[in-house]
Amino acid sequence: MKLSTIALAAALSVAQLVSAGPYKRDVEADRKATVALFKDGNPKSEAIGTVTFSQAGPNSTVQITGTLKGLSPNAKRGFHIHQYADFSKGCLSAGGHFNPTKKQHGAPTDEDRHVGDLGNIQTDKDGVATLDFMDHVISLYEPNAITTHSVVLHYGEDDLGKGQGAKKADSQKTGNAGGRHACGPIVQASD
Ligand SMILES: [Cu+2]
Ligand SMILES: [Zn+2]
Repeated sequence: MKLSTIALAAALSVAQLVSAGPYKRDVEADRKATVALFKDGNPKSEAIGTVTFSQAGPNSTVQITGTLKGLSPNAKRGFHIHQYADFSKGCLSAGGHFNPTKKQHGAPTDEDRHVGDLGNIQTDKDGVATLDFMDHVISLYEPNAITTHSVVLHYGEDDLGKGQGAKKADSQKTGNAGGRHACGPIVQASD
């Protein structure tokens, strides 16, 4: 038998692998979105900084980059996608965390998290936060597209859903991240 059959099968599967070729990045699907953050959501003030979201395609991880200034030194500050790009009553009208999957608040690495839960950003001694991290849940493509929603930066640290005792209930909704320092609308920059 059959060695020839096996050899043929092996040759065919190699041919299939070769014809599939190397992984090609889908440049056509490359999307970016940006958000300028304003204190209290006031677009007439000077932005505290801009954040960019970049994604190579619907199944790719999103890269978050940017610089935010004028923050407390050496601090962690809650940083989330919120539901509404509405700042008519300041950052409060941005509503709650973007949560299309109806989960509890958590850390970015948790299975049980809001889509909008990006955790904390870290400031340096000058009160500057330099962002460069990845997130695998937010997307610039439906169904979890963050475009047309908003970013809110808080005055406090997000406890990532781990709060206990009297803090537990809010921990699972907001992370007890405190007041809303700055916010802005997420706008798609390219497709
Ligand atoms: Cu928030
Ligand atoms: Zn949340």
